[in-house]
Amino acid sequence: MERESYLSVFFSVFLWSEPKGGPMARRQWTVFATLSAAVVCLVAAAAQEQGTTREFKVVGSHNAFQPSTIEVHRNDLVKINFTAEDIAHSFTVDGYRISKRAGIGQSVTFEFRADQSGTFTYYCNLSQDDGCKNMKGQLVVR
Ligand SMILES: [Cu+2]
Repeated sequence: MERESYLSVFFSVFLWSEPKGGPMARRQWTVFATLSAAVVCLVAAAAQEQGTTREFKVVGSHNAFQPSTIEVHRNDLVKINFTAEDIAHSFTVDGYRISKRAGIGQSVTFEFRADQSGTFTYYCNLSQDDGCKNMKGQLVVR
């Protein structure tokens, strides 16, 4: 659920529980509203912790990655569709123990949870080809 959904649920409860009666009812209503707000905040925080799904198309061609920078938030689920256009290339990130190879004109799709923050280099490890040695990009996890 989106943040807006949580808010609308919260305000529905808020309006529905409009106090009627004496000070005791008002007090109970205040406690109820406060607890509701706390639950909404906890659920929203849990959703935030899970992260969102981020999809990227990455192309390896002429000894370069396009794009050469990928930025995500910590705990996002990162889906990458990697295509090698001119010759076979790989998308390798040592810090995440990832290495995916795509043949000429082929694509490979994979996903991982960005559970470590920092800046990680992605590169092509098919270094038999000189140009591949210079293929580098940056995965930034904030
Ligand atoms: Cu390569």
